[in-house]
Amino acid sequence: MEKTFIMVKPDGVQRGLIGEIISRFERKGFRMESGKLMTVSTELAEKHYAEHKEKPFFGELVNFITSGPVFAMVWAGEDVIATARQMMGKTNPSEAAPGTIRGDYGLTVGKNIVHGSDSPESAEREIQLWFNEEELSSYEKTIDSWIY
Ligand code: 3AN
Repeated sequence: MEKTFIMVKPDGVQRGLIGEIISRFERKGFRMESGKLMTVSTELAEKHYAEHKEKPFFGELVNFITSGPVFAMVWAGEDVIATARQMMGKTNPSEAAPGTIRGDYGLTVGKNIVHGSDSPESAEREIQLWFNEEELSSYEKTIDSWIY
């Protein structure tokens, strides 16, 4: 089953949106395989955002993600990478459709509540970066046979 890395960013944690975000993925039918509240080190933040190293907003990104706790998760399910991105909405909340997480709760591109891997390669890289093998639980839910 496909897996993706989803993170509620510091603004989402501060605004009390962890439960709302988990709930949306859970009700969709996806399965949470790991989840933890954690404070991000500068080292981890810089590795996570390595592809944006040359961008003018890189420093801002790293400062923001290390500014308060995040809730990091692994979710599994059919096409979870692309579907989770759809459910999150466009990067800039002003372009994100109503009904998406960013469309419903976000206003600015800097503080856009949630992160989700954008490809199978990023998902694999990010899951390895954020979690140890022992932190991941692979299991079947009884409703899976009604979803698939
Ligand atoms: P996404 O998170 O939708 O995959 P990316 O990977 O293009 O978007 O950007 C990573 C993060 O960088 C975004 N979540 C957003 O918080 C931030 N970001 C993107 N573009 C800008 C920008 N122009 N100014 C400030 N922050 C930005």
